[in-house]
Amino acid sequence: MREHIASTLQRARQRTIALTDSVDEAELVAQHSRLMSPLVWDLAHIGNQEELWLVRDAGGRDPVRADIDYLYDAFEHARPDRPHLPLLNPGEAREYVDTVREKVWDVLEHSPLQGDELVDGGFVFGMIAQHEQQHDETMLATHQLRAGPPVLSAAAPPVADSAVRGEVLIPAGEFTMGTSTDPWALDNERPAHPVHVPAFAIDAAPVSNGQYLEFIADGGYDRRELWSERGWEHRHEGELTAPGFWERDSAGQWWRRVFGVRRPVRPQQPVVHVCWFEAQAYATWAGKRLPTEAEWEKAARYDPDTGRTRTYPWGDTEPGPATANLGQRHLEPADIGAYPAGASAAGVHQLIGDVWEWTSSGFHPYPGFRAFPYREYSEVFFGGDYRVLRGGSFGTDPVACRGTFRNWDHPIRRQIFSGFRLARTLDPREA
Ligand code: AVJ
Ligand code: FE
Repeated sequence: MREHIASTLQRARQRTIALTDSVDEAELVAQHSRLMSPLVWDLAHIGNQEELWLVRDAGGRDPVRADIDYLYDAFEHARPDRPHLPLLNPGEAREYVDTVREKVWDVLEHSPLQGDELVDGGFVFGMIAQHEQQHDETMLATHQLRAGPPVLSAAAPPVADSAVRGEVLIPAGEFTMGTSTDPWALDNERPAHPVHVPAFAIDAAPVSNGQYLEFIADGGYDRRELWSERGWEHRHEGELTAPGFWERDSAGQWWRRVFGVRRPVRPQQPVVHVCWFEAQAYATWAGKRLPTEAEWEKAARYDPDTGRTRTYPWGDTEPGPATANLGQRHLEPADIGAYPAGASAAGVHQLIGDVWEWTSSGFHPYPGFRAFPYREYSEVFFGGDYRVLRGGSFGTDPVACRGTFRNWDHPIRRQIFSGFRLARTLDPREA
């Protein structure tokens, strides 16, 4: 357990270092987009959360830098204001996170890892590793927004041996949603509870660039009837005409910018950088709809043969290179059909990894929810103007991704690695 915690924390830190050492000091303190913090804010915020939870709370040690807590409290300062704060400079921020981490090794060595809810099963250490990885994914999104020549590289994702198309029928019935037993599951994933889901069909794969190009070519962005009122308003205000980072040349060829590299849009890849309103308009155009969160989770976790609910679509084993495109191993989604070993019991592909998938659901607590260990992780966001995303992206580390993991964002956001898949209500004769 202690070894596992240590290596998980170390993996997060290696990634944080790679994301912050790859740009110069000027770029670390710059704001690459009003939607994002300067990278140097994320860096010190990672250290500050680690200090609050592991050094002070779990470890009962004296503060390292109580004087800077206010700077790195995400609720104190909105993102556009963060570059103007008296932040630690890059050198100070690096030294700070190192000092905190040194103390954490000592706390970990002496923690009983049981007998207290915060440390049982290593929970708070796992929570902090997930927190760092979540900010690493946010920093990866900042890298995607930055201008200038590329600084990140990774192997190309695997290609598919065979096509995956069509939809999978999931019969009506109850399944267990959420978890009460996964030791590192966060508060909003708890508790496990039965949910009856009416029969539905869900696409075996996420929507591809090729399919999305048909929507564009068919006037999808100009047909009022395909969009909700708010969606249409945002489509105009945001001047949306294609997914984020796409452009069309004078010959009509579509290109997309991927971490500073201009590449042709690859039809067999899942579409990424679309907002919820775009996903909804596409679904209307296709005569379908987005899945609810419960439908998504049932398609991912329910095994009709045993009636059991799995941790991951493929079973209970940790994600690996053959099952899911996670962990920034690649810098883009893999082709549709590239992970046959990661399919769910029902035969649904690429639910975990590649792209976060928008669902139709708002962010609400499960019955029996209890905020733990702090209200600001989930509770303060319940009932707000958010939509839930599921499944993780190529930029999500496995520690922060499982069949129960819930992400959420505003329906206009698309700087995240967001795509979607479609579902459909069955008519009574089909069901
Ligand atoms: C769960 C991804 C929406 O990044 O805003 C990071 C995670 N919470 N620090 C976010 C989080 C506190 C959160 N999301
Ligand atoms: Fe945070």
